[in-house]
Amino acid sequence: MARIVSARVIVTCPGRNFVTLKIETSDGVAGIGDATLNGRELAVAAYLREHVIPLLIGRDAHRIEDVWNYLYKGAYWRRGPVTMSAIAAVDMALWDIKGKIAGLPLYQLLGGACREGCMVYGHANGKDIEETIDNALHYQEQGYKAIRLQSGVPGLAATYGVSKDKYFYEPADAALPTESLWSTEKYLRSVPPLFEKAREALGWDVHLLHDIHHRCTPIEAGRLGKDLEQYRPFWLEDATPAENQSAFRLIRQHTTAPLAVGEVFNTIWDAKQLIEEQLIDYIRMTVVHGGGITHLRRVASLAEIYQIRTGCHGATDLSPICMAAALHFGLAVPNFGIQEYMRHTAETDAVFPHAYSFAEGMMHPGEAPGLGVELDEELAAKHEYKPAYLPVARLEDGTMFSW
Ligand code: GCO
Ligand code: MG
Repeated sequence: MARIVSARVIVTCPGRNFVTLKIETSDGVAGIGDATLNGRELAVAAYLREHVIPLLIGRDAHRIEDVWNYLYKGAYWRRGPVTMSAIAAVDMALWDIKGKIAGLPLYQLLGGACREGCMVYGHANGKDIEETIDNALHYQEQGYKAIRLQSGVPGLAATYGVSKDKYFYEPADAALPTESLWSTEKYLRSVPPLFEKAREALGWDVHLLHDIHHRCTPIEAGRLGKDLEQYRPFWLEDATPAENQSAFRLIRQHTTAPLAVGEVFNTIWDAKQLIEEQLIDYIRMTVVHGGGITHLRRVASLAEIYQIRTGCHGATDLSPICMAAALHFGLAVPNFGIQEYMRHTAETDAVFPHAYSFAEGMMHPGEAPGLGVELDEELAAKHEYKPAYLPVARLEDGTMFSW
């Protein structure tokens, strides 16, 4: 038995906020898990500190499935991003410990590699089409096989997915939410020319992706899908808010553009109908917000029988610990599709030294036992938590809208 003797929450801000859970066993083995929920970090930290850690002490670290069910069913109150991110952090840390005790990288415990590496997509963006395509060419030169295109919208001052920095994208950038104005009409006019120009400049051998970020109604998304089909997008992401899963039926009636959904989902129940009715092609849930490796495996297994593939969320607000977990998972899961990869800053990477690597458009989790990521606690302590919110969006007449 590897008894859990301590568990601690570490909050650090090497450029942006991250919450980490560190669990230690009686044999001196330590495992770490990501618990970061962008803009709501301290809610998860408190949930862990006040309500989860006291339940962990004395438990057998090897009983991952039992601990997962204890925390999920035992709370009585089920689901939700705060709860599920906390459970995910415990789950990741326990898989890390199991791997370290076994002396094996996590992907080996999950059944071994199903492929040589995980294809990733990078984020090309810019204030206008020209700048976005320049940026995309840069990704192509670096060997990326898949590139996400987001461009500023003429007539709108700011939009999601377009970075202030040339290389790093971080939307949660203010102590209180910044507000931006949105017009779906302007947006819908701007995307087809972006794809047209991108195919001219980048050719057809590269996968092109686009994130709609919950901004369209189903019928608007259907029209955008139709307009973009000729450019063969790899996927259109978050076409419409997905609380109402039936909404995707309408989009499907109008377009064959592949659809990806789920970065804000936290359990299998959020995606059950979307998967069973084959209303999507890629499921975006990732390890930290999707209840950990234990729960994400169930989601992927359900998706597999409906020919839906994984396309895990991988923005920079997921820490390198989650990135590593996603890569182990992606290497071993039969129905892997693609992995999002937004580079962390050097400051973040220094706090989380890791074994995963990028080469020729693919990533590999490395061969270190467990997750293959460490947390430099001394360095972490030097970066104090800094409140940061995601922006909010309003329509041009002032109506609150989805960001
Ligand atoms: C993506 C996402 C992100 C989110 C961010 C919110 O596809 O990468 O939409 O950029 O906006 O993760 O915290
Ligand atoms: Mg997205």
